[in-house]
Amino acid sequence: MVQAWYMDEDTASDQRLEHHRNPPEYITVEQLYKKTGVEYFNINVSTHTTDGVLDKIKKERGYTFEDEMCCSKDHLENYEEKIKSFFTEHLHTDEEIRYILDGSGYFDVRDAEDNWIRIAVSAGDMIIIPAGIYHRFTLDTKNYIRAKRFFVGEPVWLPYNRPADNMPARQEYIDKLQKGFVAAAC
Ligand code: KMT
Ligand code: NI
Repeated sequence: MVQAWYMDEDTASDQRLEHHRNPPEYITVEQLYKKTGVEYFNINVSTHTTDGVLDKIKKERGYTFEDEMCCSKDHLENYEEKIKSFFTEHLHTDEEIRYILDGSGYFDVRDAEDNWIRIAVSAGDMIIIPAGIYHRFTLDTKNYIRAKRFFVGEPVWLPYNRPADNMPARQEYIDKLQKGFVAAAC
């Protein structure tokens, strides 16, 4: 089950640790949506190919592409390089959609005040990171995650490292943030 919290500012120690503030400040998935526009769905891993829940989301959101990726030393080509680039703060021109099948990791997203919110994901968690939000990803100390990736049309995985403030995707995201993410997330 997903958990989200505000991170401490300690970037010197291992990125794969939890980095809770002291005392910890957890936020709910509803608060996460209001603060950032990040959407969350919980989908049963053992029935996801037959129960129709994922299919409904795919259909509604127009996801036409999907593949599977495994992040571990043995499965990911150029492991060290990829892990480094995932954790370099960046944005995309499209949503980043991940459905976790196995393992675990952390997506970090910036709130409106530029604080990091850490989102701990594991099997059954589907996370949709909006276009234009600054974010990053890291494995946790278990060093393993397997996930499905989705995309509307031909996939574009390109990250634009911060600063990318003048990009239209960034401007559009800031507009949405200022107007407020108020519609029900699911
Ligand atoms: C990304 O783009 O950051 C990733 O695909 C990370 C692994 S997905 C769990
Ligand atoms: Ni990304």
